[in-house]
Amino acid sequence: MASENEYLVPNVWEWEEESGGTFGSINRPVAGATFDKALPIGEHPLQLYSQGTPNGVKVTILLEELLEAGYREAEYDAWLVNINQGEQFSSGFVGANPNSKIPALVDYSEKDPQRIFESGSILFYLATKFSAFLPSSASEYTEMMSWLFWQMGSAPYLGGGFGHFFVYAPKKLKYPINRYSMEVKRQLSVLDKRLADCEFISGSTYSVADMAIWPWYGRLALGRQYGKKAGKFLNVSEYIHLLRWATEIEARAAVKRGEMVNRTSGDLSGQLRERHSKEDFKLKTEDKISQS
Ligand SMILES: N[C@@H](CCC(=O)N[C@@H](CS)C(=O)NCC(=O)O)C(=O)O
Repeated sequence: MASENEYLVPNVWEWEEESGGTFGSINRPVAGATFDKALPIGEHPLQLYSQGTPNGVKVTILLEELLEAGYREAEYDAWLVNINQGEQFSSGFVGANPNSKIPALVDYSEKDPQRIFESGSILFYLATKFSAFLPSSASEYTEMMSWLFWQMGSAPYLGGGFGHFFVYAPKKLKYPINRYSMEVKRQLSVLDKRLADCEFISGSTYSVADMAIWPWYGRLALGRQYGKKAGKFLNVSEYIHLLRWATEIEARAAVKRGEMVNRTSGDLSGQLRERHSKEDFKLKTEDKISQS
């Protein structure tokens, strides 16, 4: 007989609508739209549909870095897709990303508008389109790709694993928290060792690999991902090289702006729910909107 907390595994799994904690409960085990609604389209060629989570922030950091570096064709409209309210299941969003996860980008500068989904793919698409934030040496370029793929493969252990069980799951369970803490600490150690030898992740060039890794692991090291409690629990202060890199990147103007876009939590002056021009950072943050 199974103990109170043990799962008696049935032969065939069945969906229990109320199970799964914060994010599990807005999902279903089938893909596709649940309601009809077109996506809005602004005036710029690049249309981003996202929310200010780590995967969303990767892309807004890159777009703001491109603009900061003078690539004016990188001007973009960023529309909020509120994933807590299930907006990722609209027919328009599913057309841009059949996987119903933010971020998704549509590039209208192409003859046939091009959709791009998966944050790593969006970073690579934009960096290649503008030939920017990619290392020029073949060896560093290859390192950059390895780390970009590393991030895409590793972050689900942090977000879907550690973060889910440490913060979002309805109960605190020792087994999954232990399992994912061990894996996340191993990943933090991988990054710390790499950054002991190199200024940036791919070597000497600030690249899209840094922009992919920082919103997850940089913010975790700084005690800003899953709160200070998670940083303490994982004893992030021991990763001194990772902290050096995380602090340097956090201070960049484009990173600060990228973190504000499509953000729905935290200080109101840091939330720019929709972004359509660079003036919006001064005029359209939530604190300004609530004053007017
Ligand atoms: N591998 C995807 C993951 C995207 C992802 O998981 N996005 C989350 C927010 S960080 C999401 O949209 N969650 C909504 C849901 O699970 O329904 C990427 O990197 O783009």
